[in-house]
Amino acid sequence: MEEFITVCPRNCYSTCSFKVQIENNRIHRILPYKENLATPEGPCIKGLSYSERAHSPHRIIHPLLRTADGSFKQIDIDHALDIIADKLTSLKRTYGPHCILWYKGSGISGLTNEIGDAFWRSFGGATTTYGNLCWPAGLEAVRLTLGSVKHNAPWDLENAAAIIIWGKNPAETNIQEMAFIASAREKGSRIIVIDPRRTPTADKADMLISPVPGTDGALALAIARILITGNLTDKSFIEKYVYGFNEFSDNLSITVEDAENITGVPAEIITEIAGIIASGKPVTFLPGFGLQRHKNGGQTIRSILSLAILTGNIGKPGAGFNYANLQSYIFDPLKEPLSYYPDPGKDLPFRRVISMTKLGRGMLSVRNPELKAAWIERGNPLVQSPDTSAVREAFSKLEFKVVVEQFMTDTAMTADIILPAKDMFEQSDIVSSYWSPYVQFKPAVLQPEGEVMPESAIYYHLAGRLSLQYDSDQIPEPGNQNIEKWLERRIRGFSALTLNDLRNGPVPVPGYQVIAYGDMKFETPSGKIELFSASATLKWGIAPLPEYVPDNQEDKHRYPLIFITPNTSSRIHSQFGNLDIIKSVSAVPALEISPADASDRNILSGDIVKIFNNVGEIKTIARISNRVPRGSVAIPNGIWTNEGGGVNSLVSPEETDIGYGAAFHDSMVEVMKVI
Ligand SMILES: Nc1nc2c(c(=O)[nH]1)N[C@H]1C(S)=C(S)[C@@H](COP(=O)(O)OP(=O)(O)OC[C@H]3O[C@@H](n4cnc5c(=O)[nH]c(N)nc54)[C@H](O)[C@@H]3O)O[C@H]1N2
Ligand SMILES: Nc1nc2c(c(=O)[nH]1)N[C@H]1C(S)=C(S)[C@@H](COP(=O)(O)OP(=O)(O)OC[C@H]3O[C@@H](n4cnc5c(=O)[nH]c(N)nc54)[C@H](O)[C@@H]3O)O[C@H]1N2
Ligand SMILES: [Mo]
Repeated sequence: MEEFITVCPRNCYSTCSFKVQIENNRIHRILPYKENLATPEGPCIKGLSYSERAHSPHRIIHPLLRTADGSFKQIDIDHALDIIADKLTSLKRTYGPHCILWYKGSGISGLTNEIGDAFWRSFGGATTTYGNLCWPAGLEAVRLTLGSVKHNAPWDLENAAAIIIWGKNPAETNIQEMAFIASAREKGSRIIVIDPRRTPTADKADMLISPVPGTDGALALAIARILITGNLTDKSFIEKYVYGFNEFSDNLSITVEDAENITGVPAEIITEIAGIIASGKPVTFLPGFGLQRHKNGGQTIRSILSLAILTGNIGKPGAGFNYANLQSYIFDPLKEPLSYYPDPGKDLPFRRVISMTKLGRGMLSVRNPELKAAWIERGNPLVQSPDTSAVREAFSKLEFKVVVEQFMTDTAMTADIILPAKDMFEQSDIVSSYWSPYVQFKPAVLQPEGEVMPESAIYYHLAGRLSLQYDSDQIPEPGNQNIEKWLERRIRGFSALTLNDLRNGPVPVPGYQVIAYGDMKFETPSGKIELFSASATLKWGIAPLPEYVPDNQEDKHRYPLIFITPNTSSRIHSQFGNLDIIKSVSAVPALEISPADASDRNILSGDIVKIFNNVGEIKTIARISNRVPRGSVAIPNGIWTNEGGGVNSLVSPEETDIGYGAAFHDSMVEVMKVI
């Protein structure tokens, strides 16, 4: 039996290290790796389920070809690659390379994902997506204000006198953070959760405040006004480090009474939170990504961030605004947003882009050339993208779709050819984190199952068949040794990082600041923290100051319930729910509805209900619950259609105010018992 140190490559804050024991090409056990100071207790239930996932009988391990009668038949990998190469050649010849959509999701992280980009570049380009379904409004808000996106080391939370968890649910989405929150609480820290839902995180807090979804900006700006009018700010901090304080302060018009009306949070509670923020020094804010999935998401994050700034809670132990920590995200172009965002004229010449949020409508509307084919990798857009029926229609109009997948997802089911995707244990890679300091090596520890080929090998073989011109630095020869050499070359230049160091376990990124902005350097145009941001207006057309912009939720009358589609502990979006171990520990997916809203509609727990609006409808089971407030209903995203999920059938494709994110949580629905 052999034991390796490895890292979970899922799109998740924690990026846990763990040890994996392998015997006869099978996972024997998964154990914690304590030396990662952010995740010493090891992975969550999903990480532990990897032994089932890697060897699951439901895994796709051979290529599948759609036949004339619509079913799939197994073909061998050479045959599959021949068909794909022929089709790509003829499509490119007839319509040009942009008739192909190259769609990549967030299913696995790692440097080897770059090899796909290199392939499509040497192919002559493709249509790709811009923006991101996940977190960009908040990233951009923090970047505009602080110049970069980083925060203190996860364990520094223990030094906080108060922790304000604002629209984040770490008890499900970042459970390793809960250990630090718990020890802060033991040391006397006040834990406040601000979330419309009574989440499992709220169960561990001292106080839960539940604003109407989408109104947090008003709450924050009313608190800012209390801080300023009550003389509760850190004046010397503001003087030294803040740009635009006077404009900000002069512009604060939302009173505590206004905020009570808008948010539903009683005025005295709003005043109490202001007091805690002012006196609880140091205070750490933990704003989540769910919070910014609103049309006003960017301005909301700027408004909340102003509270940390006004009270001098930046650049100190126990303090900060922990949205995301891109310190170890050194390889990712997200650090350079322009490579993600469209910039007509300046955009990379090889690609044409459509909005990730508006995927379906974008695919249907592009011309010259129209889309004819799609290559889908690491994503499940038929479940995760807004406006499922538009996405489905756009997919159905294509003449050729390749989906590289591990399981028969809703998206895989639409494919003409499914190529079996690698499992995380079948290829070496390097993985960074958006929460902890570490860069980590993920070694190949299993031989691929069946005819599985990592994407890098798929691209290599296709590039050969298509006689593409490329550099071996970009598309390496297959074989894990070659991949490791490629990784070694790729990280050269980060002098303090070598593959050999990484092989011994997680390495904090060179130059890591345990206390982010401890040097008080801000890479903004003014060199200061920008409460007033001219760039915000120039780049995005929003007001230069944080402001509360109500969501214009049309037709509230017909569709009165706010539809929240959060993440859940036992899945990462649409992954893991198909595994037996996960099924055995998860409740049957159901729509949570408040007792009052249920009784208005004669709905009982266990009833089948129709959730509908002008975008679409789904049917599911109802569960009456005090965890959602009156006026909102909630069901996790990521549930496959065949399990009664498909929440994005109800989500209209609206972008956030900045960053080109998706405003998932602005959707309004009505719910009705199905008779
Ligand atoms: N187990 C698990 N962990 C995950 C993931 C997963 O799917 N499963 N996904 C990973 C990824 S990719 C992401 S993006 C992160 C997301 O991590 P989180 O942001 O923690 O998760 P979400 O469930 O998206 O949203 C958090 C909370 O925002 C609340 N919320 C929604 N709208 C509002 C609002 O207007 N105001 C306030 N105050 N709160 C609001 C929701 O009720 C929800 O409880 O988690 C990562 N970790
Ligand atoms: N309504 C609603 N919708 C949402 C959200 C929400 O809050 N509400 N959250 C959004 C957010 S934050 C995110 S990040 C997105 C996530 O949406 P996606 O990026 O689509 O991610 P997943 O659902 O995790 O699906 C990833 C797929 O990749 C596959 N996969 C895993 N490993 C590999 C591999 O090595 N190679 C290949 N080729 N495939 C692999 C998995 O089997 C899985 O089917 O969803 C978004 N959608
Ligand atoms: Mo995400």
